[in-house]
Amino acid sequence: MYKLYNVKAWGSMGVHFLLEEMEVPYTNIWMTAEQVRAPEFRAVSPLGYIPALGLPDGRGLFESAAIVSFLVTAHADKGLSPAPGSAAFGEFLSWLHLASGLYTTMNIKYDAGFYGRNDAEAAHITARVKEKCDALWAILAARLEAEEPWFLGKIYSALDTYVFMLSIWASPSEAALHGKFPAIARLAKGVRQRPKLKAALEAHGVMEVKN
Ligand SMILES: N[C@@H](CCC(=O)N[C@@H](CS)C(=O)NCC(=O)O)C(=O)O
Repeated sequence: MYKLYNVKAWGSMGVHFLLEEMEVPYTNIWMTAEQVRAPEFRAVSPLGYIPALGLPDGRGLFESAAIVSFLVTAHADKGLSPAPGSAAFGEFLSWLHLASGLYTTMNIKYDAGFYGRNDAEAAHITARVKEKCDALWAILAARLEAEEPWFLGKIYSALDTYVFMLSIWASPSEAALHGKFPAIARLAKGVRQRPKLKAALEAHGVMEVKN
């Protein structure tokens, strides 16, 4: 069985939602920030990041886009992506990686003090990160608006829950992102209405739009 290393409202949400949609058996391991930051966890996730997924043979997977790609191909029969190897699957991977790039960009703001040599530089980095994130959101929103209701048109996929997860963390708030990009608001509403996701959404405390 899979083991999901999970922290409430952290990056494990996307994998958690996917496992729930797929109805694949897994053991959920709720972790605290201290447990994630403990040296022992590096044996599972070398950077000490969530999400991580333990495989039945003892291997550990890390990096959210890699885990999502693995799960949708290992369980292709669940239909949470286009058929692996198809042109549409290539498109799915491209958008997933673009979204994963947004995740990485969003993370820079938490490290602005590391990248900047002083407070002024850190403030500058934070502002540029916000600008870059806004540009990436505009690209994602334009794609969604052209394809609605989902990123791949009529095909609901792991991409939708992944982007939904990112939208919850938007700066200055999820609600502000929705105000700017109504297509993202409609996506979030659609995801929140998925019956199989109700328990996981509640467990992460993300059923309501954050102001
Ligand atoms: N590139 C990684 C980023 C994962 C990431 O940033 N995870 C954050 C939580 S959202 C984390 O585990 N941070 C560790 C910490 O705060 O100690 C991925 O896509 O999985």
